[in-house]
Amino acid sequence: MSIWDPDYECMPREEMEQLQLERLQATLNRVYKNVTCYRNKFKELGIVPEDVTSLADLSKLPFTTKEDLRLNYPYGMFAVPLREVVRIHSSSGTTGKPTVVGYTKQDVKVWSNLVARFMTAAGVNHDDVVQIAFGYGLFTGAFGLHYGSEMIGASVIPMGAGNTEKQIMIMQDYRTTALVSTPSYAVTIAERMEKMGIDPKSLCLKVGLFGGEPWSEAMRREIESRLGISATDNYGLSEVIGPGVAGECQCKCGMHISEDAFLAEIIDPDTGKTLPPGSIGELVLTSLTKEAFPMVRYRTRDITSLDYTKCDCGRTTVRMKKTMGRSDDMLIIKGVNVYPSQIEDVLFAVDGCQPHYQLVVDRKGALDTLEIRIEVTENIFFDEMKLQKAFLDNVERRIDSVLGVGAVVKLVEPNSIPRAEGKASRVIDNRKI
Ligand code: DLL
Repeated sequence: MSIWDPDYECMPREEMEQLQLERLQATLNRVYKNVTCYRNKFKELGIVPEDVTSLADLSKLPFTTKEDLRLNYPYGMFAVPLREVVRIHSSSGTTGKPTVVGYTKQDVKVWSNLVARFMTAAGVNHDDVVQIAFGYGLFTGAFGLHYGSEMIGASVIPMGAGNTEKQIMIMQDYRTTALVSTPSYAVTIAERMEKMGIDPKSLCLKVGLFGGEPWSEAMRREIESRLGISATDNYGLSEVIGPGVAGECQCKCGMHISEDAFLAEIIDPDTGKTLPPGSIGELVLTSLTKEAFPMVRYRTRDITSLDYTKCDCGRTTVRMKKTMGRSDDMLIIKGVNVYPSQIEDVLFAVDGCQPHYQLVVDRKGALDTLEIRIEVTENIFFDEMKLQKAFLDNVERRIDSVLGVGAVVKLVEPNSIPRAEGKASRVIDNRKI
């Protein structure tokens, strides 16, 4: 069986908007009645759910932020009593209290279906053997993809993250065809395979479903050539459901958002104003079907744009572009806004760069400094000084011309940058210490 909802995924725009409006109204009624935080926010603005009579009215509604979730920790944002909640997850935030999210039985069913949908779009079917290399636990990644795979009828190997050599052994022995992980862990796996002398072509692997962190097109090419697979991107966040918000089809030209379940807007992160279609800005999501933990205009902080043009696959749902990163990960260096993913794109374009790098931002007096530490292939590392210098000059020049900010590039020894098993951490900002 493959999960493919042509009724929803190929719906004409007008019908989709009608469906979204009906589901939005139901959601607003539910949160107004059951969640104090929303009722108070609506009252402050002098609005009631009945005021929303078209999708254009969405912009009248208040935003929800991570701060709201923190203030209502742990269960204050739940719209159903705890006895109806069958699953609890948490966001991956590293500072302060995590945010807690809940699912009813019906929410878990819808979630599994949404994940099955994007996995199907990426090319997974019931014949596949899916190896889940996300950490099982409070993180939504593993359970989301696990339930989605089962819904498709694929055979799931619940490996969890880490233990890379065992991952590879299982991949060989159990004839894994689909790998689920963060893109940076996929690189770690590829690298280890090379060290172990295993030719990826000798495996049955054909597709990768990667998400949980930003990654560039250059990184995709790297993974595809090293693992010999088709690498697809999928996006989600725990506050809104987890994985299952959006995913790429085999055309790989943006991630189809499941619009029957989520309403997407792009806003200017500074002013909060809704931006016209095609603009780059912050993605704001409203859930349309969730029972336990509905979200109204949740500010994701992720910077992207929406593409409403027709996709060759036939799906009519809007596609979100690969994210540039989170607005809170944006580095302001000497007044210039820089996303780590832009630096990644430049690095990948230079021969000899490995996909392992770290950005160290500091302040000397009043001046910001950016140091880019990159691992290079062994032959460049051991090559003569003159060649190394030419390599460094080349990278520095490119960074300056593409990003408009000067950086000092340093070569570090092969294997000295810690390898990711989950989400990679690439920035050390000493200005924040
Ligand atoms: O990372 C959910 C997820 C798991 C999505 C597995 C896809 C696959 P959180 O831990 O709450 O949830 O982190 C959400 O991760 O706001 C983005 O900043 C980032 N993120 C997730 N997927 C992508 C992606 C999960 N494909 C935060 N591209 C989000 C870029 C992503 N960033």
